[in-house]
Amino acid sequence: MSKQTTRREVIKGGVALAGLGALGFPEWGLSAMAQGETLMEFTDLPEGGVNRAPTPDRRRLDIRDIDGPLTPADQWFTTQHYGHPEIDRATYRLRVSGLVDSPLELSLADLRGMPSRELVFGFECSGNGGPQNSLSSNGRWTGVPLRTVLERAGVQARAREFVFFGADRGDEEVVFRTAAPITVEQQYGRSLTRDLALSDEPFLAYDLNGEPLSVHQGRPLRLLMPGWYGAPNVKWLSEIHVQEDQYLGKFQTHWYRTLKGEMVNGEMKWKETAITKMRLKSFIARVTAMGNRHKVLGVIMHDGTPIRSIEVKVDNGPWQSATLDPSTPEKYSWKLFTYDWNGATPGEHSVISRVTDTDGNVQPTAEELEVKKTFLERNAQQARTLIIA
Ligand SMILES: Nc1nc2c(c(=O)[nH]1)N[C@H]1C(S)=C(S)[C@@H](COP(=O)(O)O)O[C@H]1N2
Ligand SMILES: [Mo]
Repeated sequence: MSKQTTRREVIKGGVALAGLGALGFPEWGLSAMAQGETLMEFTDLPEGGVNRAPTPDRRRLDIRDIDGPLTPADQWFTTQHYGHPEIDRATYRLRVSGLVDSPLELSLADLRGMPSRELVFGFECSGNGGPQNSLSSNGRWTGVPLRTVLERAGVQARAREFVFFGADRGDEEVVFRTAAPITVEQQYGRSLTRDLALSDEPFLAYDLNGEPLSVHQGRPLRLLMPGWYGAPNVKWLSEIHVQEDQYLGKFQTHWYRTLKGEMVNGEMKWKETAITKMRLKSFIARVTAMGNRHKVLGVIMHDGTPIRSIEVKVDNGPWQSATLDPSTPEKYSWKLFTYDWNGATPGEHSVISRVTDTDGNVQPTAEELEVKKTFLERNAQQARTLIIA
């Protein structure tokens, strides 16, 4: 068994990270803070810190607190458009309707009775951004592949579009009713094309880190699209409707778009694209000190393509290799990295990271991303600033 496998098994088994030193892993390289390690303060944080406006149904992860590969359920970030619907788990049914041979109404017991799988998957909201990057988290999910459920229902040949509705509803104004505006109460909905819906990837999750989902993460069931941004991960999943027509719901076609310029034959073309796979990104979560040594801990969010390199640069120095934390090897996990910052001198410094994957994608600079005019998909390299006393 390789060291990596051993470690993964250990983490799955829930053994505390602190005990891993005994297995030959250097404590300094772990994401958990060691005894005597102290947090350096960033000078780039807005006043008031991370939880600027906490509400019962919105929660931000304070990335300085990361102490292991998985985000604890009570720290997992939470955001949504209409608030949290309460669902009675005893009477809950997942409906599968539309172009299927046998429409289904599955209870939680039915779903839990199907062959289960695990998926380590971390994602960020497409609106996540620096310096705090608090709309990102990583978890170990348990559930059933979507395909298992769709095969039980029997997808008909005409089926082209698979629509996923949450139980949450909200009033939406009807477009082109300016003379007498009206609203219609609608459900949060997202869709997948046939190819994607029937692929290996989409996942229906009922547990997070070994516990039933809390209402924040979509109790009792949510869809997950491994490697994608947060929006398609429909929480409180209540119905899968299979149809022939394209689904044009608000959160599918109006929201979650990116407008970006691209030079084609010497002319700027404005391209509007759907937000799907996560754009390759890294960010620095914290800098710590132990005596006169410093350590940088950072996070990589990516679409599952293997990572080729992760580098850190201090001030105007050269890019230096950082180390991928071995505790997050799963394809769709976020990846943690550490960098030993030697010889830090007193004064103000900036620290920045850059990730490259094996397809040759390089995390862009802020200047390179200036052609992106919309707010979402903020994956540029981000400098953090701090003062060494
Ligand atoms: N039913 C439903 N699912 C939803 C949403 C929503 O508003 N309603 N918001 C989406 C968005 S934009 C994000 S970023 C993620 C957030 O998931 P989390 O709260 O588990 O972190 O949920 C997604 N799933
Ligand atoms: Mo989001």
